[in-house]
Amino acid sequence: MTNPLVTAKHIADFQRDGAVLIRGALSGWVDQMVAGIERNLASPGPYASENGVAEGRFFDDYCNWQRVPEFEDIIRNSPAAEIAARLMQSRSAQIFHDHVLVKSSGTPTPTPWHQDGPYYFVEGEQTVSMWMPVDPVTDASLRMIAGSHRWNKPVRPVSWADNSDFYDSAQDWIEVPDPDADPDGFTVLEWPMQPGDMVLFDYRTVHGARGNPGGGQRRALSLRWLGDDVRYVERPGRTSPPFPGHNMVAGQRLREDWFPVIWKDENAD
Ligand SMILES: O=C(O)CCC(=O)C(=O)O
Repeated sequence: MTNPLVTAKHIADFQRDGAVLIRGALSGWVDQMVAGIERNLASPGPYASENGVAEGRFFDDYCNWQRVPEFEDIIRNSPAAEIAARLMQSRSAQIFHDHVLVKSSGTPTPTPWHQDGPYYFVEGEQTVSMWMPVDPVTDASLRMIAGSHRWNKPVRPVSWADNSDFYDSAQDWIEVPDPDADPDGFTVLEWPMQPGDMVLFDYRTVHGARGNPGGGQRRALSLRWLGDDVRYVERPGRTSPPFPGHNMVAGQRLREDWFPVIWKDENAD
C-alpha cells in the first residue's frame, strides 16, 4: 500500500531534483502548526536566533517539539512521518528535529543558500526536510537548486548571523553558489504555496529564500526526518543542532530515545 498523498511522480521528481512540492498534504493540521509556532515565538528555546537582521525580524528556533505539544501532536499523529518515509523510500521515518522560521513583513534579509547536511551530524541517502508555511507565500517561498543533492562535494557551511565559516578547519567545499547571478547555470525550483502545502527536500539539496519585503509575516514550520540508511558521522566542530551529551559514535543509527521512530512500514519484512 502506498500513501495516496505520495505518488510515483512525487518520488521520481524528488529522486531527480532533490525537491518536490506536495499540495494540501497537511491541510487539516494548519491550526496546530500556527498554535505551535506562536507558542514557540512566545517562549523561545535556548537555540533561538534573530539572525542579525537590520530591518524587520528573521527569527529561527529548533529542537522544541518535546515541549511544544502542538508540534509533538503533528509529529506523532499527522501523516507527516508516513509521507516522509514514502518519499525517502524508507521502511521507517525517525524524527531528527523541528525548526521554526519566521520572517516579519518588511524583512529584506534573504536566507543564505545552503545545504542542511554539512551542519548536521548525520549522513545517508534517505533524508528529507519538510518545509511548511502557515501563511500564503509567493516571493518569500523556499528556493531549491534542482539536482544539487547529487553534487560531488558539500557546499561551504556558513553562519547565518554573519556569513563567517561555520567550521574552523579547512575542507574541500564547493563555494556557496549564487544562482541569481548565473541564471543559465542553475535551475531554481520555487513554488507559490498555501498553508497545508509542503516542500520536501533532501538534506543535500542547496536551498535559500528571498527576504519578505511586505504583505504580512511569513511563518514556517520545518520537520527533519531520517530514513533507514542514515548514520551518525563526526564533523570538525559543533554541529547545528548540537544535541550536547548525545554519546553517539560514528556509524551508529541515531539513538531512538532521543530521535524516536515515528512511522514504520508494518508490511516490510
Ligand atoms: O525558511 C527559510 O527562510 C529557510 C528554511 C530553511 O533553510 C530550511 O528549512 O532548511
